[in-house]
Amino acid sequence: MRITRLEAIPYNLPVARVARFGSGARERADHVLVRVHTDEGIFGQAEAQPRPYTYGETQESIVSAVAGRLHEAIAGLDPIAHELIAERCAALAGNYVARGAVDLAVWDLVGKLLQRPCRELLGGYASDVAAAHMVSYNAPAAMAQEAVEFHERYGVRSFKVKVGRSVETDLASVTAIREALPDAQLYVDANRGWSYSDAVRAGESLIDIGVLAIEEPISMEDREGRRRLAERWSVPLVGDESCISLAHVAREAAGGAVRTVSLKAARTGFTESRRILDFCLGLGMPLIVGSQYEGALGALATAALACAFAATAGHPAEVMNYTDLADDILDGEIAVSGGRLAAPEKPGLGFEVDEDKLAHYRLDESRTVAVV
Ligand code: MUC
Ligand code: MG
Repeated sequence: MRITRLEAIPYNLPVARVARFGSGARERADHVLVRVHTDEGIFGQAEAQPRPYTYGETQESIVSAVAGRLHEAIAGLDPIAHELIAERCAALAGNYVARGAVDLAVWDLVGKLLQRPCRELLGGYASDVAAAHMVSYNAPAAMAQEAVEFHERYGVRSFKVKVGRSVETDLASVTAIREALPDAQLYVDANRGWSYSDAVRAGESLIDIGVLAIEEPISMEDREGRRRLAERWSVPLVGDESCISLAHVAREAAGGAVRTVSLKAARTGFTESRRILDFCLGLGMPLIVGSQYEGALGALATAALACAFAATAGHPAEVMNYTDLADDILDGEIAVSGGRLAAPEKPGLGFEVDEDKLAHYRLDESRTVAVV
């Protein structure tokens, strides 16, 4: 079997809840469906989500990278040859989300060939994982209300609260959630929004409220400031935007500020995520399986990654923000109950795309099919 073609289908989904955070906003869900076709008709697929404020990639750049350079890099290869495919794709610098989605689509394809779910192929440690929800900027009372709704409706007990506004607003937001859900696990993510002095002020108070970790507090360029914050805080500084590849993680670990790594299937696929995970295991450094406001397809890939490994399955994974979207192209529903999401048991990434919905939401062909 040979890979014949990489297809990149841009589509836009309706957004029910706009997500705002320290580095930007997810106002539109302008995703790309990546398909890896073969000469035997079978194909693998995965979702890419452009996050220009993190990687510089846009919907257009992802389509161009996948259908252009990445197609040229791996057309003709046997899909089972992960290492070769990864090496060829890595020849294209940057383009993390485009490369991550191609990697996931190849794994989906391999899973379909072997008739095993990716969760099993990667490690098969657990069948489900606790779900965390990211609560984005809003009035503090509304953020608390959102957390309560997720707790009552899905059983979610772990929340990543977006901070990085004024210290007062951040403290008010986290306090409101803490008071509404006294037993919830809370951690925060400033997406680099604080100044150093804001981070000092906010950090101490947030730790007093019981926050368990603080992600990307200040500019990544302020390496000395990050190191000083990490030394002063009794909870780990989590690297996210600073840890977007294995090489980044290695640099951050050596720098001494990052003490927990956010691992995202959406940018390092399964292949490089596994390398990052092994590197962190060697250092005794914990990981959190994060997300970048994925849709339903991305959330299921993230669940497969989180469930596969001992190092990730025991910690809540950020899989809930597919609920921010008013509709999706997943054929079926994601079921979270008791605060847990099971990784798909069907082969590969374990989902089917609703082709009518894809036809409706795709941007590269006329919208002819009505979706009710
Ligand atoms: C996160 O953890 O920061 C926001 C920007 C992005 O790339 O991912 C999200 C979530
Ligand atoms: Mg983050």
